[in-house]
Amino acid sequence: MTDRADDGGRSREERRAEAVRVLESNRRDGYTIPSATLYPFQWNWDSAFVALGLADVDPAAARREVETLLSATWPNGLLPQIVFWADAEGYFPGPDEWDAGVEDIETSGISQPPVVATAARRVYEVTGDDDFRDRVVEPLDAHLSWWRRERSTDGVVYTRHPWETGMDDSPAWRGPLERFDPGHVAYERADRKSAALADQRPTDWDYDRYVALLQQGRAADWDESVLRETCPFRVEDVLTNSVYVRACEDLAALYASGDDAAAADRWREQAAETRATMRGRLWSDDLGLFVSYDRVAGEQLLEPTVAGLVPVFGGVPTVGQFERLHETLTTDFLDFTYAVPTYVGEAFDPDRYWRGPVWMNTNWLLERGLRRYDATEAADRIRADSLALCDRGGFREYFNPRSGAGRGSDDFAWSAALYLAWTGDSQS
Ligand code: 9WN
Repeated sequence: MTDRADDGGRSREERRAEAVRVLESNRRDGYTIPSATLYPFQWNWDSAFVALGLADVDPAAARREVETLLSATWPNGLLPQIVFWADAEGYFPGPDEWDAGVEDIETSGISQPPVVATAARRVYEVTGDDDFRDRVVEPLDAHLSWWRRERSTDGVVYTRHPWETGMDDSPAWRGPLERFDPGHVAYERADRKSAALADQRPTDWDYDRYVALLQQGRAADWDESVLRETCPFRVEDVLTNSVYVRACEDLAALYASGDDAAAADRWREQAAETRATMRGRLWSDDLGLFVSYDRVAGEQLLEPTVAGLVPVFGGVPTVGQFERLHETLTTDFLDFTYAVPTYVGEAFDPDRYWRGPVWMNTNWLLERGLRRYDATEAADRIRADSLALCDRGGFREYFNPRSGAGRGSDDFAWSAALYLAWTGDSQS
């Protein structure tokens, strides 16, 4: 790795110091907001990425990040996508629209990919703090059990809102969203803060459906047993399942380090079950990568998104599947100035949210997974491109894969955090 960044001579150390400053300025009381302009609350998988980046740099803050998030776990085990710890202006939908939470903690009524287990394991391995481990295994167990119990019949879990997948605006959700009529929904968006953002964010067509799904969930009092039958969007998202498999492995490792062999075995078996089902139902031989599955229509969502490569993070692909996936990665996803675009199909748009731009978190999940399969060249390329994008454009929310131009919010927490994770001493 060269020590000089490519942005007019700023060194890697200076860039790292800037990343720490971004995280400090986004930090609130025990948690980090993703962005002061766009997302002024605690978000679930954002906090997990922040903790992964802070583990080496500021382990106390990393520990708190994880524990603050886990303290919002619902009694049934749902870990919310958003926790509204403090009032803030400028985000829709806020706590009143969701009308959800636990005791006096206001939250949204959906979850997000459980990267938190991977973050907790990393924080534990860096700190060796057994008390931390003993405090987090219980809520982690409750949360991963919730996915299995409430959202799955055979080990593959489903999501019931595009926001729950984290890749909200993925073109893969077009089909499922088209299949239901949101009716007339009245609301006011708060996310189009500039003309540029208005062109990058999801369209009103998408938002009508996001809001309608929220209203249906609220009307059902967020009762999973009702929504399991009635929610019109039920999708086995391939990224969420990949992260889930990895989360089960990471929880198993935490149990094993605490000498609870029985619990460790149970979670390893859960990872194996989910992996096996994914290899069948979520694999597309035609596309040469994994895809999501629409439970309502009973069909695969055949779109080439980066999510379909992320199963490497959970060790999901068989040897044969990995060979095909690697070929698809190389020919279709790496053939850009900056890897990896989030989507390469017909609706590709290099500037619109999850429909083409490069995001640091999907790059990180993929890069880590590729190392599992010893695909060093591709992993190195992804890491180098990710660092170059931040070196040139700052810690933006997403980037155009052709020009490298930064898009979305600036001072975006997980871009800064993953820059730290990628350039720390303990990760090559
Ligand atoms: C809805 C916070 C979140 C991320 C998501 C990203 C975006 C929110 C929004 O911002 O979604 O959750 O309002 O657009 O898509 O992955 O967690 O950074």
